[in-house]
Amino acid sequence: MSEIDVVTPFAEAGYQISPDAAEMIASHSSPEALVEHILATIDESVFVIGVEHIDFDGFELNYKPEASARTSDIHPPIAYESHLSGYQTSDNPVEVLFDITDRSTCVGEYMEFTQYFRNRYSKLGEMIRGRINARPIESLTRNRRRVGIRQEGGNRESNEVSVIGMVSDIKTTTNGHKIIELEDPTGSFSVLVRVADKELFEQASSLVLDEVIGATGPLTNDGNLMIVNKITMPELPNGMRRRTGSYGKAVFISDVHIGSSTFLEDAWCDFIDFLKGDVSNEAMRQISKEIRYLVVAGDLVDGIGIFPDQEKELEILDVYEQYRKAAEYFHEIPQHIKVIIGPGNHDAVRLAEPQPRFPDHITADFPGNITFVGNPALVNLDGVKVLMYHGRSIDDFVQSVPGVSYQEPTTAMVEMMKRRHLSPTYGSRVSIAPEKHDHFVIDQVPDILHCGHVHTVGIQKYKNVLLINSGTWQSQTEFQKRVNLVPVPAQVPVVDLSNFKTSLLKFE
Ligand code: D5M
Ligand code: FE
Ligand code: ZN
Repeated sequence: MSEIDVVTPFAEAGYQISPDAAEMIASHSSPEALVEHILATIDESVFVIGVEHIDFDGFELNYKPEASARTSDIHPPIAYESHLSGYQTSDNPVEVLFDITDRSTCVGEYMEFTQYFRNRYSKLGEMIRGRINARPIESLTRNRRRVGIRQEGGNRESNEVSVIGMVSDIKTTTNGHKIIELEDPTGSFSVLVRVADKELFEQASSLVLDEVIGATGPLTNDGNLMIVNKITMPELPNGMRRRTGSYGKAVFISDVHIGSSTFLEDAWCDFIDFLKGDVSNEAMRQISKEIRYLVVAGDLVDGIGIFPDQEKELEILDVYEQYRKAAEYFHEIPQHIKVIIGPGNHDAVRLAEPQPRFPDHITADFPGNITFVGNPALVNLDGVKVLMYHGRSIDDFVQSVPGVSYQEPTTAMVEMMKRRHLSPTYGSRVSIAPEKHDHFVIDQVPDILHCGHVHTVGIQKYKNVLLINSGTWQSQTEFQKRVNLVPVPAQVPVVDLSNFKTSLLKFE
């Protein structure tokens, strides 16, 4: 297949393809099959297919004749067998697709922020661009008078324009309307959402600072303001197909807080026993046999100096002792279960996000079946893509988006998905490091988004993505008593990887 031949099927399907990607496909050993696979799996929000959008692993898995036998019908017996009679490492592969570890470039210079926000704008703007015909903000401000004159004589509808911008300010007028300031690399512009426009006003009331949206509507006569009639968010594509074909189970936990005096050690040890298959309930034992992965989304230990007077609530006062204790527990987990651990705000890595994985002097104590990743991290668990994010930004979403609550933590995770961004607001609870690339942008749509941090449990589907918040192993702390945060400890979501059905196991 020549590069020209490669371009045609994509063009027919409405996609453009980058020269690099076309070259890569043309030089592949099975280009036709690869093209077919890309068209079947491509995220529909992609407009220009680049090398990064090509799911080579999925292709290898599905295309190789011996691998095509990987169906959920065949595999469970193999999983049982491997559990009972030793295991093979290759059975439960873990691939880290994306995290910041060893890629951090930021030193804290002012220019880095400009570059960071430009990167965010271009990635998220690209997702919106195909759906509205947006123009640079500069072209509105430059032509202000001309636009105004044209409007006076003409039809309002035909003067409708669209812009894509980052939300830099949100105000409410004395009449209750919302005025939103949007910024793109060429300038900034104010748009107005009328309080009478009920649905749109509700959408505008949920906007948060620094997210990227498209706004469409006519301009006022002086050309200074847009009266919005449509807001376009990056969003997930509709009707996205889910990749399937895996088998067995994955278990999701977070916020273990080992070292805290409120760490629920008895419940935790029951959980470890369950992972070992050491459980009296027969149904639980069956589930245990099918477990292939344990995913841990941060706050493994309680740390030290995380909040004032924390020492008073610590059982283990040395953070490295806390990790050694954690390592002891993880040594008890059967080796065939592959464990993935990312950090949270209580862990011993930099607080600014994205966070790198734990340093070697900490991981050295842990067993070899663990893959340490950064926060956030995108991992591929035998064909199932899991985006792990500790979830500090959930505190921001609860504060600023009506309807988002600690009791239902997945409501915040839906907001992340709509924005295709894990933590939009700069300068609030999350300390964001200005890296070259915005690692919070949800580029590749995962099968599962896994968060923790808020210590409550939530399981919800949003447009074919499974959202999980995995609670905690810590009972209510003094701080949480004061703010009336009621944790949901020792409950564990378990996902069937063949169909994404999720059950909640309780270890209280
Ligand atoms: O956070 C657990 C939950 O408690 C999370 O929703 C934040 C909240 N929390 C905990 N400490 C504080 C302070 N000092 N200020 C505000 N909110 C807080 P975790 O990360 O496990 O401590
Ligand atoms: Fe926590
Ligand atoms: Zn946390």
